[in-house]
Amino acid sequence: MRTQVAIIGAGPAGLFLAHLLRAAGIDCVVIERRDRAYVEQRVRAGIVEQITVDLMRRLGITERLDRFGLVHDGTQLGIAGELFRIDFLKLTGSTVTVYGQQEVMHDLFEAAAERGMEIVWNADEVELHELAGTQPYVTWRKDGAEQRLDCALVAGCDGFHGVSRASIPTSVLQVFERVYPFGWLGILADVPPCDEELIYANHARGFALASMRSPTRSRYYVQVPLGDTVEEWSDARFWDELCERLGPDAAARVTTGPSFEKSIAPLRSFVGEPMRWGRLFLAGDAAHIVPPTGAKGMNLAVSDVIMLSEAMIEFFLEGSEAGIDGYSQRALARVWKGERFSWWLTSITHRFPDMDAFARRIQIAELDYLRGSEAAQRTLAENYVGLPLE
Ligand code: RFL
Ligand code: PHB
Repeated sequence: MRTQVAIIGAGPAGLFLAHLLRAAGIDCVVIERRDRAYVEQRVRAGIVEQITVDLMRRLGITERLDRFGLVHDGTQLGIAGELFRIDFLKLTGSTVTVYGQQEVMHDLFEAAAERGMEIVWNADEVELHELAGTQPYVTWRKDGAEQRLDCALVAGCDGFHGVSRASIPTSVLQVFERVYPFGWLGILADVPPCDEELIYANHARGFALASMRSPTRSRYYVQVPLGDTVEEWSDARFWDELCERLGPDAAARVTTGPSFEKSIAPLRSFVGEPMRWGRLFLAGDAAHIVPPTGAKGMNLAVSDVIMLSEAMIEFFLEGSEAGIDGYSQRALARVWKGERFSWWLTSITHRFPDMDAFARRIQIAELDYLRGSEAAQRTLAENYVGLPLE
């Protein structure tokens, strides 16, 4: 088999890139380790930035987003049970949209099938070859048989645990990392959300987040110590802890009910540089991870592939390497700002095990400053709704 771009991974980065290339008339094949149901059913991101909405509109896949997406003009922050609001629309002129990653993936896969795009599912033992030369190729096993795809460029969109980043020599790849001493326990329940907007709550017992998927489906998280298991968290214990941390006003509006999904995700900040090596280009979680506090992970995957598609289009349609040569630097400039924001919002909202009384007072002062300062609120708002693509 031969194509122009081999895309490794059918998550948001891989599928958005495939659609962007196809719209420009560039051939690509997506190679995915799992099956469609697995990728579509993973419960992950909940918030999309306007750049993601705009991209979906450009690709003509907003029919369900327009019907079911919930546009949020602002968010609530909590300090020890007291809430205050940050008005994104007033402060930045922009909004965010609640639309689950599962819905985004569904729309991308449906459109890919209608448009006859090629996705190889259940590809085992994917390996990348000759990335330093001009004729790279990808091999994998499917149903026991060895397969090979020759291409001009490879897009590594295979997430944090994929093979792409691992194909860059360790002498070239520089890694920057923070591992946080806690995780998020998240649940989904078919109960109405406690508020029309999200609530990010700082409480002495730890962070809590009230989010949603629809007017009848809630998504809630509480910070838990590393090492906790979901078996230790009955629904009853979860609801009690959540209500305590959200504070009395929000707790009074929480509708409890049985959860149908419960999982714990560790928190990490990570950047691998550069995002290009030879003919390999990393995008999304393959290159960087953020803690979910800023709701940036999927949106950074989107900004990466918008930039990468522009570079690849320039390469194939204009014969210029300027775009692909500049990709890593251009993408990293936005990635690091997303890293900074996600790290900062995590640091002011979570309880750190080594926090002394001084550190706690500083945290409270930071949130109190945010409550009282329009300038501080605008800084948070412009990062949360998403920085421009430069
Ligand atoms: P993905 O989604 O991990 O997709 C990678 C794909 O590659 C496949 N793969 C391979 N394929 C072939 N060969 C191999 N060797 C392969 N190895 C892996 C995988 O099966 C998979 O299908 O990466 P991508 O596309 O870069 O997308 C990144 C986003 O999924 C991620 O950043 C977000 O989910 C992060 N995130 C959030 N992002 C937001 O923008 N807003 C949010 O509100 C938000 N909330 C969250 C989140 C992530 C969370 N967890 C569980 C990590 C909340 C949580 C709890
Ligand atoms: C979610 O709804 O899953 C969600 C929302 C906001 C975040 C993280 C996750 O910051």
